[in-house]
Amino acid sequence: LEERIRNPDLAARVMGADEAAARIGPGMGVAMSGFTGAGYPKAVPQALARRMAAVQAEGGTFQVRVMTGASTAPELDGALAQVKGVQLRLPYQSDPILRERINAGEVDYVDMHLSHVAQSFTYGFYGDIDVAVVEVAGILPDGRLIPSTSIGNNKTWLDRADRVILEVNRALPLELDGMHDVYYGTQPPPGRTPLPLVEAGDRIGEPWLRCDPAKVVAVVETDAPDRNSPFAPPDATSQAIAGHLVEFLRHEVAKGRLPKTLLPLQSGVGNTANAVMYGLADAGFSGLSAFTEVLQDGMLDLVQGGVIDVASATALSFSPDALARFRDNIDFFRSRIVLRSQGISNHPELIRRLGCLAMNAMIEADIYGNVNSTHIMGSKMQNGIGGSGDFARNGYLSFFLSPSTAKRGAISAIVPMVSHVDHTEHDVAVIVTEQGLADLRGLAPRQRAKAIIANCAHPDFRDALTDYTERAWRASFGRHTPHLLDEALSWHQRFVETGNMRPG
Ligand code: 0RQ
Repeated sequence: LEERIRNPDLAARVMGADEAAARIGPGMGVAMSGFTGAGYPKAVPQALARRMAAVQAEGGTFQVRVMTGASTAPELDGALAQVKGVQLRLPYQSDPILRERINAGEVDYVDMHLSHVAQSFTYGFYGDIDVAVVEVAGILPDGRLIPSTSIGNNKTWLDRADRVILEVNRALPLELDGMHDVYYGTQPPPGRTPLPLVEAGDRIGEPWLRCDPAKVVAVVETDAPDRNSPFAPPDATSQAIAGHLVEFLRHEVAKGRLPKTLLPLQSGVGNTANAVMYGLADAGFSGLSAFTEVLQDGMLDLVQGGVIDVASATALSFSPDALARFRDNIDFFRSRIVLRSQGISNHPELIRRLGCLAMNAMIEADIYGNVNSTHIMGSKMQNGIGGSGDFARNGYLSFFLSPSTAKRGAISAIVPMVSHVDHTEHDVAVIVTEQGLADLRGLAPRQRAKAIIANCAHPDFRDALTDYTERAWRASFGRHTPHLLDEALSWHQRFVETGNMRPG
């Protein structure tokens, strides 16, 4: 215990999770640590859920507003959603129970760019934060905090919350100390100055989080690992996507539009994005860097294999196997991985300056290259936009990846018109499916449609898409981006009615 909590005043505030959770009341704004299953509080949210259930059993209501870095895990989002304790949630989630509540209309979910969250609270756009619940690896003698496997929005939560509850997790390796870089130079405008970061691995801040000890109302000890699900092993589809992408990158190097060491990689969440990293491992590249928000297993392999020299992120989102590998080689990784606040890892200024190669998965794209990353059939929230918009708009090149079909071929990922727009055609340079790659740079809308249908659509849907574009060309109100407005979303409607996008 002594080696984890080195500040005597804070050591005196150690208590059980139930006692700590009693500091949180109905209607409060509760800001929690956690980013993609990494660094979320393990005990207090579950204790809070128990209290909520008890209040509700007596006929009362007990809900809070929950803010985090990104998605968390069953012990946080799942537990609170299970007892209907979440009134509002932001900014990104992927828990099945919470998703169900959001899509039942029971939770107000605010989906926002991850780089916007901290500054929106600093600007005062989203009200007060009553309590911050933040997981840390340890507490220094002066009260500063050794961050965990993610930083996310913790700097802002600790700065702005009225009260702070700390969870000190003994399961986190203390060797994490020194891996983080927390920047305290950001000011709100006017008078905001440039961020002094010019290379992906630059350190511009300090390794610890500052925290006013007077605000700390409870310290809770835990000993539980992060809970990240294992990734699906790369299959033929994701390997084909990776193959097209690698071929394109080689082509861009040959043309002199990318250096041999490429430009800092950003890789999104999910199985497809993870599989693409495995594809890069065998592509013969070296001396690469990553400036991204999440390090998943595939990226860890690239660092360990010497393909990537340095990787910057805000969270370590590893499967249990990869986490064990990370722990076993932590000294090697400490000099090659930098963890930052998500307001910095996803900062548009830095993404533009470094020229990131943004590679994100999508739900669907339309024939003109607009991309939907979030909504199934235009209305059902999957996870959220996450950081994909931060990187897609500001990167050097923006790739969107997906299998060409979903739900065993019943759904085409290439549709006449997307049922929800997260990334407009202006933010999408390249679309990749297992069928091929469409390079949309410099193409006008009708040329984009030809390229996307020919290269990316599944053969089962290609004729129907071509038929749509040809009829739209003849009958559209305008001919710049031809559409048949009464038919553009009919594929989705057909799926809703019949479980299949195919006609007949
Ligand atoms: O649903 O699990 O019910 O079968 O969507 O799809 O194919 O497993 O793909 O894991 O790569 O996730 C866009 C969701 C892709 C993710 C998305 C269904 C499919 C399945 C998942 P089931 P896969 P992936 C920075 C980047 C937004 C945030 C982001 C994501 C489920 O990548 O959340 O990019 N991205 N952040 O069946 C209906 C379609 C579908 C479809 C897929 N066209 N229609 N359902 N699915 N395509 C990181 C962060 O921000 C933290």
